[in-house]
Amino acid sequence: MKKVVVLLPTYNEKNIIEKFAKEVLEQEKNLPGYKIELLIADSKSPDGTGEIAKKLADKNPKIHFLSVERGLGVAIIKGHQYSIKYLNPDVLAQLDADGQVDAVILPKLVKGIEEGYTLILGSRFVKGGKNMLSLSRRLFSAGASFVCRIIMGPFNIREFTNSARAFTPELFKKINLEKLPWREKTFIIQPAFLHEAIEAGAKYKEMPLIFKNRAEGYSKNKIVNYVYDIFSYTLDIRLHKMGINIPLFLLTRRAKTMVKFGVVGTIGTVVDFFFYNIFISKLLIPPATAKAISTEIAIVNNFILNNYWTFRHRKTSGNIFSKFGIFNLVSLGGLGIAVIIIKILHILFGDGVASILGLKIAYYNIYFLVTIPPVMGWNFTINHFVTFRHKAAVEKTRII
Ligand SMILES: Nc1nc2c(ncn2[C@@H]2O[C@H](COP(=O)(O)OP(=O)(O)OP(=O)(O)O)[C@@H](O)[C@H]2O)c(=O)[nH]1
Ligand SMILES: [Mg+2]
Repeated sequence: MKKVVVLLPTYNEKNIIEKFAKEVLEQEKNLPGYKIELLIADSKSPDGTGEIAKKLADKNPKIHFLSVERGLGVAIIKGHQYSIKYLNPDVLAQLDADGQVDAVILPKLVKGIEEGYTLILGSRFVKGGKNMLSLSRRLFSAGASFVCRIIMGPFNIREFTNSARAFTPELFKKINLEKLPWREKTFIIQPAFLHEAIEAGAKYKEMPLIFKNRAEGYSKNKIVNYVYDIFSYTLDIRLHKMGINIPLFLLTRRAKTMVKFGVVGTIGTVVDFFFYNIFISKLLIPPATAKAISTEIAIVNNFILNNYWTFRHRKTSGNIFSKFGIFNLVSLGGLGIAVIIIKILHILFGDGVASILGLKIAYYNIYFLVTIPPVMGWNFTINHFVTFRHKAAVEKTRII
């Protein structure tokens, strides 16, 4: 009799875990020649999922329990390592614990391994598969997998983000865990694990699955962060394959606030540039004055984006109006720098059109470009230390 150990990572799944564990174990009847055992890897769920899982494990010798730190990657890697070390599996499998993928997938995954594959992937995007989530989530899943296919590869895989998988312990042991960002608190572990398994020589196949909406609990998937991680991770892998060895994924995660701030700055610059050009070319306003007005428009734009996105999680003091007041005030510093630079350049060089690499560029647009680096530097420094400063830091300063 062979044994498949199914890993169920859990975080706040108290309403479903018992029911789903039972459903998975019941699949034994559809899997002749196999025993099914479960390993629930819980990240100290505050809702008490761990306690429920522990009780299940005490009652039923086929259920095992492992307490891990927070993070899906930690649960997945430590979970499989635990199975290999203590549970003697012939096949390792993993499923989300929330029942979005029906337990009937398990026998199909394991049968794929019996056919001689070393990695079977549940997939919504192969014939017979189905994604029943909301439109926005469907777009995300399709987009995420598409980006993984195109940038990271391999291209012949259609679904990279689903958890439902089965593989051999031998394959797992060959995976270079050093290269996997499994301690990072992000769902990137799913595509990353798949990529490393293939690097380790997996013989793989996709298996259609149906993914339903959640019936219980709530999603722990932070979609915007996941999109960000997918882009930087896949690009990181691509660059490494091209011999460019920069830890882009980790760097961008560490520098996330700065990257977001840069994105906002870029959008703001486009807004600024757009109005600046309209004011000069259509309304015939002189460059320095045009810059003052267009920058003020960009300041409002940037404040909204920074407040609701870049620094959203910061616990800052003061209400939105006072924050906007401060933001505007400090940005006026940047505005002043830009206006002065443009004024000086305009006095020195006047109006004209330069021809750069065959491109005709108005002088006033070159003046605009010159202002970008000093203004960005000013804005980040001042907003980081003043406008969106952590409340704790503000209080500490007060006490001192
Ligand atoms: N141990 C552990 N499990 C986690 C953690 N985060 C998520 N999980 C589990 O990973 C599985 C997938 O998480 P979900 O929140 O269902 O993510 P999703 O399926 O992409 O999102 P929904 O479709 O909204 O459910 C679930 O079984 C979660 O309980 C974590 O930090 N630790
Ligand atoms: Mg889910």
